[in-house]
Amino acid sequence: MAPSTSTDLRAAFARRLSDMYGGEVPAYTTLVEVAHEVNGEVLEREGSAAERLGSIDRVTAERHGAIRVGSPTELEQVGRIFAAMGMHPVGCYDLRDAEPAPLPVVSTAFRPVDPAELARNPFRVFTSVLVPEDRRFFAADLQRRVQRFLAARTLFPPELLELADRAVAEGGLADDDAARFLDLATAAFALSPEPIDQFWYDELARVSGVAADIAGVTSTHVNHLTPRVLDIDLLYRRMQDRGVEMIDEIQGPPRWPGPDVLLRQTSFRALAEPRPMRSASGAVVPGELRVRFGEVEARGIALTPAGRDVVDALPPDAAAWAAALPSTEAGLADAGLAWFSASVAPAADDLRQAGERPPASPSALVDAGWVRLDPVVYEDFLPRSAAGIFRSNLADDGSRDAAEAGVERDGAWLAGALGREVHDPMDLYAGQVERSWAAARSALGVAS
Ligand code: OOG
Ligand code: NI
Repeated sequence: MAPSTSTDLRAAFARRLSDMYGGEVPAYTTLVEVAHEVNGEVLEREGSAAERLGSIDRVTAERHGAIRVGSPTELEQVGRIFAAMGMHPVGCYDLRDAEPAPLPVVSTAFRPVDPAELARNPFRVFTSVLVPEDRRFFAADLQRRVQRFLAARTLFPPELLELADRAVAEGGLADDDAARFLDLATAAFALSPEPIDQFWYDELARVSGVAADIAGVTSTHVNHLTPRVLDIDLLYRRMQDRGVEMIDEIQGPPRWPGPDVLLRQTSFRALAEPRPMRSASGAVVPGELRVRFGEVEARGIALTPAGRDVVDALPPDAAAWAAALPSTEAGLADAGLAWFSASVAPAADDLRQAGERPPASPSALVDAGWVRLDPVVYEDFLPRSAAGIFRSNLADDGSRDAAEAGVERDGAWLAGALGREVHDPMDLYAGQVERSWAAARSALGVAS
């Protein structure tokens, strides 16, 4: 048997997590069902236009998950596990200043970075790491106790990390090892049956529900798994019809007359799940926590830095968007507001046969029909929406003392903790577009 490649491992892991989550969080299964139903209807309604931002196969399999860890060491281990699946850290999202509710974490997303790999399976995991050094959230004494607690736990068994390192070194894993790797990786992100120290959990929950979720327990878990849908407004109504209460709004851009851009997301609140609690007396008693929820997303076209400057300043209001942005792909491309990849247009042959010569400038190549432009899908996250998703699932906003000093946490810090490069999302989009133009020009014989 051929060994499992990083692509195989990623696709299998996404399926395994989805099966596990569906078995344990019934509303997730409803969400996936409704997403499939809506995607089928959009495909019927719009035909091939529905696949403009990804094939229906990709969209149907597409999921993102989210996990939270406590320390740089744990983050480094997560990085090794995802590297085995061809998932690399992209972006830095500092949520400590998020409005209206700051969170004591900094985050990145692990995902494939190569367009061909994204097309094969785009599984991504939004990963947050606690910042107990941030004095605005944690007093010095609490910081020390958090760090001691984290240093004493093992999230990932050594065998899992060894298999992960081997998969990277050898470019894949043989069958038995692949099966073992997937078992261990799935188990590492399942909800643990270990009793939770009630007093410790509550102490952290007073600082932040996220701090308690991360450092109040001895394990980590996937806290949501998100299918992709082609019409999120329709899905929202359908979920409500089925009696699943969604959060009040869809996060991110509004529905507007132009093409889908960036990312729109909505979620439903976690259901209470039974968890054993250890009380102050040492007795283990039944308790419950709401830590696993559901989310769904619609992905649109990636915006350039210029495009982000425009929309990040806009309210989520259709009229404001329509006034500030061109409402067609061509308009967005002309204005340099969104990313489009270039390829040789089918008509190029006819033009050549008719004795035409391709012009030099990119816009002339597009206008004269030599080159076609296709939208680049936004593969990343939005900090404001991420904070909103976190918040929609917390009992309260916790507390932060703005008079205290924070600590620096940026992409360079994440890269240092991970021991690997953290990609800049904009560099990835720009590189992909540049390579597409170079290939198209070279195929047409136009000098760059
Ligand atoms: C992560 C929330 C962010 C998204 O889709 O923006 C996120 C978390 O709750 O741990 O997943
Ligand atoms: Ni999410």
